[in-house]
Amino acid sequence: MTSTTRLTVAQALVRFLAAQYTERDGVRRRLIAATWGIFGHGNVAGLGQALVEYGHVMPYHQGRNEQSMVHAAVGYARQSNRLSTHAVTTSIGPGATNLVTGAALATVNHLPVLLLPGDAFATRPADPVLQQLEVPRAGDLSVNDCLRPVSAYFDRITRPEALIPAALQAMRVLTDPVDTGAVTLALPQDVQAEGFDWPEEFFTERTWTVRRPGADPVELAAAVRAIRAARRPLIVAGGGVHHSRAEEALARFAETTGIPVASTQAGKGSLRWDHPQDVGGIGHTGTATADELARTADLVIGVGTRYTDFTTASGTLFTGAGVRFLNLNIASYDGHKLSGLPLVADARGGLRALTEALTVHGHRVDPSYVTEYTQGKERWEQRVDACFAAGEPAVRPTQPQVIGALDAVVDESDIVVNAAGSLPGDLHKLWRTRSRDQYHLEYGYSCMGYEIPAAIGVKMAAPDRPVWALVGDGTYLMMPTEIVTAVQEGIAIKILLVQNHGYASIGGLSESVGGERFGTDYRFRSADGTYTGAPLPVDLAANAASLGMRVLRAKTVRDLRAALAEARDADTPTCVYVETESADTVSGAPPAQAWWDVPVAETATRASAVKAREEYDRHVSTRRRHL
Ligand SMILES: Cc1ncc(C[n+]2csc(CCOP(=O)(O)OP(=O)(O)O)c2C)c(N)n1
Ligand SMILES: [Mg+2]
Repeated sequence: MTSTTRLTVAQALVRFLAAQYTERDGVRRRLIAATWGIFGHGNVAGLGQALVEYGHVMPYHQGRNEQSMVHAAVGYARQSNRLSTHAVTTSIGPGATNLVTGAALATVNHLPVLLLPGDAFATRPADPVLQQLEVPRAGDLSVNDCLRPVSAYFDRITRPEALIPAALQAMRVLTDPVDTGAVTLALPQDVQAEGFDWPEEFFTERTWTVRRPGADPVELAAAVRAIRAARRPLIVAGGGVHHSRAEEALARFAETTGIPVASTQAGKGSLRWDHPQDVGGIGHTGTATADELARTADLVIGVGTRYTDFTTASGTLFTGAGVRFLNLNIASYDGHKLSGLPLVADARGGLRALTEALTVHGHRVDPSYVTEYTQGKERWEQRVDACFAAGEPAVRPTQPQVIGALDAVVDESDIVVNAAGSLPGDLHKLWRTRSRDQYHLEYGYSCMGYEIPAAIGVKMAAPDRPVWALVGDGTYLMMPTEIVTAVQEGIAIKILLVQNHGYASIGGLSESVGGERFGTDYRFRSADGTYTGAPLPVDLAANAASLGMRVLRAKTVRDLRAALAEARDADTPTCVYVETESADTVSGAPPAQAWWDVPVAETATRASAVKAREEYDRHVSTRRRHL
């Protein structure tokens, strides 16, 4: 007879989670390293009690907002190469639905995170309980059903024994390099507290291998033929290069063949910025060099990329007459994009196989092509130097000068975390990435408010490294509250807070699409009813200080350099606050080198929109469908 242990569902789940491990390349790690939680009646007596009972095997962290707890877990997971993550427990109702944005962010970016929202009673003794959704048309709906479309896996545990298959499936998905994302186990509050006789085997240690599938020989042979036939090949390195830890393999492949490497937001840092074949970011926020190579490429070799609209300039970037795509991707879905030749495999293994096959043929691109991109890279680096140049040290800096000041104080150990606003574009064009994981941009969901909690998660995964959350004022106002958590836990993140009184990014976009910056500046209402009055007198530096951070205010480029150096050395959470040029002046960064499709009003009376539409139609006419 199998021996059993009587535990509640919540206790069993916590014990089970504490015994799960991942393994890749001979390294074994805890899969669920800790659990974040905010308690309410939907989880306090279930998971809350279980986390006290099993606190010795499952560390707990207190958060301030359910969404931001997911951001912290995602930051931790990405910094852990998806081999380790956190769980997040919430109450029912608003606590649970606050997870939706975080869940979408995790799933879009293929980053694992385990969500454990409480749910209404399975036994329905007294419907509706506090915060329960009631819909007359369906008795089995709960607000947690909102999490289904944004979860890579979803289950609701309405019977204790159902936890066994559900928990095993949840671990399978979390550790699957293709399917991973937010995994949700909704836990009715009565079921969480219910006792059950669990087979002991449920709690024995289990190791989940994070697989590295190899290339199919037929696909590999076709890929080699395509590369050998290409005269102007270009590699597009995506986030999959990092997830697979394929940076070295990519460098070998590039060096063997002479092919230049452009990168997406998720793939930046695949090569160090000063590697002679790194031509920088590609697409709407790309460098002139990479985008020019993209326009004239005859073979685009995507490695671990989803080809988002930013990368393809909404289908207008790859204009070479006979351009073809070769897509090395672990997901067949992405491998087949743009009618490309699929090479469905782990990025590292796939790149090694390609390098080996091409070495046999002694294949290299023409030296004139190498000269062309080398010169292009030099020209772009001069533009970056010019943007970073401090100019007059006593005046308020431009945003590129802020980035330049940070560039001047960091080394390869620093990590910069960012997600939304005008910083992602400027960073993609300008940042000089010094190590494989220095550039942590969440640009799959580009979620304002990711930065501060994610930096906490990153710092938990890399405690000895300086971790910088780069935030605009809009982003700061969206989600500053986890500063309290950083202070409470003594997690010495650094925040670089850029004040420009509103949404510089969307303001600029609005102007270019005939929207006249409507609703994008933070200003008082004027007599005419519009927000065109004086800037708002908010003091975000004082706000950060009130939450417990040390704050250094910088007015000029000279101050900023000193403040950043001081913050870098700090061993408590520290914020550097700087005001840049106001939102309605240009950032000083190089303009977009490629288009991005944001549809413009087809009919309008205002001249700005009519003109913008003419421009829009011109761009749309250049769109290419790759068939
Ligand atoms: C949660 C969320 N809401 C809305 C947006 C759309 N959006 C993108 S950038 C931005 C403004 C960001 O403002 P700020 O952080 O001040 O950066 P700035 O544009 O001034 O550089 C908005 C509203 C978003 N990305 N995320
Ligand atoms: Mg702003």
